[in-house]
Amino acid sequence: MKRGVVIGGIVSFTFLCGYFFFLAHAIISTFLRHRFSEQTYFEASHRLLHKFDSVRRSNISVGLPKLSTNTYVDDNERDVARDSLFLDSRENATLLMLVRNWELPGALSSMRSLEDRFNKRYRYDWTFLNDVPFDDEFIEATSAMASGKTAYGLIPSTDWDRPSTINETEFEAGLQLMREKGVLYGGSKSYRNMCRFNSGFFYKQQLLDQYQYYFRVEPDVQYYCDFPYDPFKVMREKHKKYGFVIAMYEYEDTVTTLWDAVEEFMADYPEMVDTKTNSYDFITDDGMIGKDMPVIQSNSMYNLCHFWSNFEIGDLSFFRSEPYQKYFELLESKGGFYYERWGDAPVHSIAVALLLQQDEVIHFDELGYYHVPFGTCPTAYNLRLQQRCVCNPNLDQNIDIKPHSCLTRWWKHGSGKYFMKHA
Ligand SMILES: Nc1nc2c(ncn2[C@@H]2O[C@H](COP(=O)(O)OP(=O)(O)OP(=O)(O)O)[C@@H](O)[C@H]2O)c(=O)[nH]1
Ligand SMILES: *[C@@H]1O[C@H](CO)[C@@H](O)[C@H](O)[C@H]1NC(C)=O
Ligand SMILES: *[C@@H]1O[C@H](CO)[C@@H](O)[C@H](O)[C@H]1NC(C)=O
Ligand SMILES: *[C@@H]1O[C@H](CO)[C@@H](O)[C@H](O)[C@H]1NC(C)=O
Ligand SMILES: [Mg+2]
Repeated sequence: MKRGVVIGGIVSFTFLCGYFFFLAHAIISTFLRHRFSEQTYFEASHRLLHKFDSVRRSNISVGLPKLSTNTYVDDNERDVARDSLFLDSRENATLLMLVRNWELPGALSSMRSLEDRFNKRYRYDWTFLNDVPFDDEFIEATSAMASGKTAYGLIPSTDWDRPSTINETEFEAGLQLMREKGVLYGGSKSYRNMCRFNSGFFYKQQLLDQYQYYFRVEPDVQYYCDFPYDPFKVMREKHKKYGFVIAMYEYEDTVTTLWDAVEEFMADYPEMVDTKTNSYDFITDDGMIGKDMPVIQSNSMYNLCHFWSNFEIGDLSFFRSEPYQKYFELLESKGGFYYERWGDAPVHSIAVALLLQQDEVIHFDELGYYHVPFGTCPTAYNLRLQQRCVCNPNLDQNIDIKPHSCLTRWWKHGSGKYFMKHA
């Protein structure tokens, strides 16, 4: 009997202990779970509440984003400064498009984008160039699309057509070779005229004499974001002579002997090339950047990096200067624009890297841009809000820090991210 009571006591004691343990565990874990989720919600709410603080603090002229009404922020006023005009503080500059008549839809699309994102508040002139006369439809439609004045220039044959110094036999052989290799535009004659024109003749066109700066625009491009500033003004105030948004590697087959010509230029005119202040390393270094080697192993000292010239803002006085003239004359004498397919992008870029100081070149980090097949989109969320961007920096087409981009190489060897120079 006594034994039974003792055993019963032990059993119920154990049971009770178990029960209390269960109860305590339930209470404590519920409490903790509660605390944890409370904290998560608190943090989320805090984050939301202060999401736009940095936007407000910066107070740059672009102003506040237009906020949706179900945020914690109650003043969702539209920023009026965003649409104000700056007609009185314009620079000596023009928007410039080399284009064919049949590219009218693409030209209008690019114009619409740039007008919306930038030019409607400034009304810079547009200058159109063509190797044949523009037709009435083109002139009418582009004049209607422009907020500023428009001008239409016919390129003289001497600035466009293949010079008689080019050996016909060798020219045809080169075309055939590139066609067989499948090089992009390798078999095109007009593409070569275009590249040579953009390398050595665009800045000599009479219509451009009256300007100091140009902004190159191509058909079918898109500007993803409102411009947070007048890039021409930035160029003048910061003493910049060349501006870009995308840099990448060139197809080596198009510039097989370009670097030989460049070396000859450097040997002939050593006083024009100051390797202490220029960006020589940007176009020659082929070491690792981060975890990436150059995507193309070049056979020359030239690492094939170039600024993508379909977007380009430049100071015409640089191209008109004696060093650039000498440089172009030497390249022209080699015939590489025709025997190979030297592009205006590597030609401009090498000149910029050799003849300008690093600080005279600017990477327009804030300007979203797309030309098939690549784009660039500001990484900062804050900027994308303020500038009403329509782009996603995480997409594959966003080339900024992809292995086939040269931007990180520019950060290291050009101007901009000085912290990388000591890495
Ligand atoms: N007037 C004229 N403009 C040309 C000619 N060829 C090219 N262009 C223009 O020169 C610029 C560059 O030519 P694109 O065909 O865009 O060459 P790309 O940018 O290398 O290549 P994609 O845009 O990918 O085709 C564009 O603004 C063209 O409109 C031409 O024969 N005549
Ligand atoms: C901030 O922006 C407002 C409205 O655009 C402007 O009136 C004000 O002067 C700005 N303040 C500063 C410190 O820039
Ligand atoms: C053109 O080049 C070919 C092959 O190199 C050569 O035989 C020919 O004489 C050249 N023609 C002229 C006009 O120089
Ligand atoms: C703009 O620059 C060009 C070229 O340097 C010059 O000839 C012209 O006078 C300038 N125009 C103005 C309004 O300053
Ligand atoms: Mg193009």
